[in-house]
Amino acid sequence: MEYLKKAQHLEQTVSNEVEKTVKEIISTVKTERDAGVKKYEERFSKSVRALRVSEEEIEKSVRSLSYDEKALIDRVVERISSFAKAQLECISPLEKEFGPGIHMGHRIVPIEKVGAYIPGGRFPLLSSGPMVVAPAKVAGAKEIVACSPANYEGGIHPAVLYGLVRSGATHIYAIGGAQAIAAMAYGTESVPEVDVIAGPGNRFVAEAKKQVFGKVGIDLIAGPSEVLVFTDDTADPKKCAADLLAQAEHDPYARPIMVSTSRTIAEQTIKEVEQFLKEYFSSDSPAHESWAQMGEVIYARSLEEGLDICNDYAIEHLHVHVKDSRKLMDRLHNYGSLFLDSDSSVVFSDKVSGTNHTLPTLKAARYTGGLWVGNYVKVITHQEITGSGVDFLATHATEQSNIEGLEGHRLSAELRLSDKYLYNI
Ligand code: HSO
Ligand code: ZN
Repeated sequence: MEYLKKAQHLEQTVSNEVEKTVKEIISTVKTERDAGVKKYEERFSKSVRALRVSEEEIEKSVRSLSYDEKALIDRVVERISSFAKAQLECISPLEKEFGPGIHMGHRIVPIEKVGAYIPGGRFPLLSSGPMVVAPAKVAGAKEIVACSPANYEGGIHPAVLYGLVRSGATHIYAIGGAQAIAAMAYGTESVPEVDVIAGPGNRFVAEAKKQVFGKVGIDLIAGPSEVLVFTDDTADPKKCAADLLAQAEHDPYARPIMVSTSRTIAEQTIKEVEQFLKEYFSSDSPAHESWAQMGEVIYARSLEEGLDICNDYAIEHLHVHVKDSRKLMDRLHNYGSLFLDSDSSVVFSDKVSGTNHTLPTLKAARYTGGLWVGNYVKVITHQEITGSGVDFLATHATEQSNIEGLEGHRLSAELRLSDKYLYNI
């Protein structure tokens, strides 16, 4: 491989400062509850509003949106929900006999109370609410508590609010940052305590999710956007360039990466990116810094080498602009979400196709996929032992307990043995 463009700056490490600040926020919210949340809202978001978003506010927001805006968001909710429903149908319950008289299985049970964090960010991402909330609703959550920063005219952007309501949020709060995560994890006078917290966020939110993990479940830690565009010589450099910039514009730390088996396509793409940046992006767009600092272009000497690089990067979005790309699917195993052929734009899934856009970054795709309906259910096991299954397992457990020296275990097992077996031991 050969770098045609190398990143200047690679990792955005969590400083001790962030860790310390978040620790303090969590402990204050734990003890001072609503008052603690309000203190940090005032300090970080300059917000002094009520924490809960009222029915009147919701109605006002809904009224402020046009018919077309609402229809767009309805479509987002509908498509994310139907993909989540189809995925849920693929998680099957289990009932099976494992030897005579040994019946075991598992059930798929929804997590009761879900906390959804929706970032405020530079741009109001209209699909983020439905991406986090709709799969929880599909899973069957009873309570869905949603928190989003009050960074739009003293509240939550009306389109974001509408998306949350349509997706099934039962409680909505204008709270952001680590204080939102702490409030949902520990509960306050007005924010109910939840069982699992999901959703993307900035460094403070990510760190807070790490710190409350254990008290509550979490989905994954999603950092700045990443895309790897993998091409052969059939790719269109303009489409490749646009795909790189679509993720670059999210954040100065976003990672736009290109890997190509064609030096010509790679070099043309670099030119197109530079041209697009001049032509379409305002000077304060994060796309400039992201491309300059984090952008990488790699020439791969063979398809095999290219595939290895893709797997090594374990990128959030992997877009394969290669002829007959579906044939390569089995050889790719580390990615948050995969986009086959040049017209399956990542942007479609960012917004509306239906797969989730909350995806693993910073190589977390080595061990997890993105947020999905499976994050909102638990797979819980059961067993029923009868007849000869009892004698078989009780004999085993008695003998094992003898070796382990565990009297209580031995007793509990032995009391189940039928006479015939008891005298054999
Ligand atoms: N590309 C982002 C998600 C998103 N983009 C939402 C636009 N809307 C996740 O990496
Ligand atoms: Zn995006």
